[in-house]
Amino acid sequence: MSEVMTDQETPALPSRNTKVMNRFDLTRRVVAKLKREEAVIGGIGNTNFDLWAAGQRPQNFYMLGSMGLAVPIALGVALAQPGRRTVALEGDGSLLMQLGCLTTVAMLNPANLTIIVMDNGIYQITGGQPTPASTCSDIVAIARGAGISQSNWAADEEDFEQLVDKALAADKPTLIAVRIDQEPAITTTDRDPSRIRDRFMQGIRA
Ligand SMILES: Cc1ncc(C[n+]2csc(CCOP(=O)(O)OP(=O)(O)O)c2C)c(N)n1
Repeated sequence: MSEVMTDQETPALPSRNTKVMNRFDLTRRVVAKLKREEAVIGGIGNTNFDLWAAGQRPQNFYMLGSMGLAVPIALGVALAQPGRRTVALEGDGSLLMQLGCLTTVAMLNPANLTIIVMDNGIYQITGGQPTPASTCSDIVAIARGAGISQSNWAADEEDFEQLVDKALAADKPTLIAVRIDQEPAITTTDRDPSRIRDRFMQGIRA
C-alpha cells in the first residue's frame, strides 16, 4: 500500500540542488560561444540588459516592454530561418506569464531553438516580488511536461557550458534553466525600438 507523503517528506525540487550563479557571467559565457551568426533574443529587462552589456551583436534582439515574448519571438526566428541557431534568454517571471509558448515550441519542434531561463525567483525589475518559481513551480518540470524533453537545470557554470554546447548542436529544441543571484543588470539597453528592429533584421539578413 502506498504511503501518503507529507509536505515535509516531499523530495526537494531538482532546482534546489543547483548552484546560484550570475546572469551577466552566464550571458557572457553564452555569447562567447556564438561563432555562426546565431540569433539571440533577450527578454524584457535584465536578460536583455546583460545581453547588451555582453557585447552588441547585430544578431541580438532586445525585447522592450512586454513580458514573456522572448520565446515566441525566438520561435518565429527559428522557424523562419531553420539554418540559424536561435537562443532565447528569458526571466522566470516572464516565462511563467507566457507558459503556453513552451507547448507550441514542443509541438513545432524546431531543432535550432534553445531557451535559457534565468531564475532569480523574483520579478526583479519591478521591485523583487517573489515569483512562483521561488517556492512551488519548477521550470524544468513544466518544460518537460510541455513536451520539451531536453530541459535541464544547470548544476554549475561548467555544467551550463556543456548544456549550451549540446544545445547548439541538438536536433530538437532545448531548455536550460539556471538559478541566479539577485545582482542588478550591468547596464540598460538603447531604448529605440525601430533601431533595435532594423539592426536585427539586417543582422539576420531578413
Ligand atoms: C505584460 C506585462 N506585465 C507586467 C509588466 C511589468 N514588468 C516588467 S518587467 C517585470 C518583471 C520581470 O520578471 P522576470 O522575467 O522574472 O525578470 P527579472 O526582472 O527578475 O530579471 C514586470 C512585472 C510588463 N512589462 N508586461
